[in-house]
Amino acid sequence: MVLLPFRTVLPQTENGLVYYFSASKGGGVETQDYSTRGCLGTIYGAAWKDNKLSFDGNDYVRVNVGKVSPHGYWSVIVSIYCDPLPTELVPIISHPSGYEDSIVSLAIKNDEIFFAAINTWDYRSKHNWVSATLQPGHIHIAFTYNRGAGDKFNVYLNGKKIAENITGETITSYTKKDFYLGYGKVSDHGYIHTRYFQGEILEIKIYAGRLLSDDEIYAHFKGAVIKLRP
Ligand SMILES: [Ca+2]
Repeated sequence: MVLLPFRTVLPQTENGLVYYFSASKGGGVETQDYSTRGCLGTIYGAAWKDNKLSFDGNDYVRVNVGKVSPHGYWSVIVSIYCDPLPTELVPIISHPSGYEDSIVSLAIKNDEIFFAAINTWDYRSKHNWVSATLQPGHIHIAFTYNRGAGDKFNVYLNGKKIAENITGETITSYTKKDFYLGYGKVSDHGYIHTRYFQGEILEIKIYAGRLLSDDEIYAHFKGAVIKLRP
């Protein structure tokens, strides 16, 4: 397939793309969704800054994701800037009433990544954690969730696969639709905390019903790196 360069064509019509946040054209009190679905987000405190959306510890964006269905095949790509790194898990994508309720969830700290996705069959969320040594600065994270292969996750850091075929744990039922950027409930190994992200979000892409390949995720990472050059 041919990957469209970021910012070349908006909205993008990539197969399976159900949400695409890009701060590169951001401004105003709402976030846009450059997938064909056009899900708006309302900004609470977060500020546009140099083609990024900046969160300073009490900010968030509430995104109405509309009628996207729970799906057993997900791919999620996130490009952020984070310095210093959090020493506790903080959400990048979450739901305010519980990480298990969002279609996908992603949280990070300096040495760990948490991720969750909704299964089609039983509307339950599969989630897990993986150890990862993050470095302060620009960070590119991706994960895929494959129900068909037996609830397997692959996790990528800066374009490189760092964990493969992790079996997702099952947690409670899917009930909600909206999700938050930069704020929400985080499962810190069984303990649930409400936390905020501190740092900047550049891009988020969520695909439903599609598993990106290693090469496709690497291509996204390379695209993100190119954009960061002065
Ligand atoms: Ca603030």
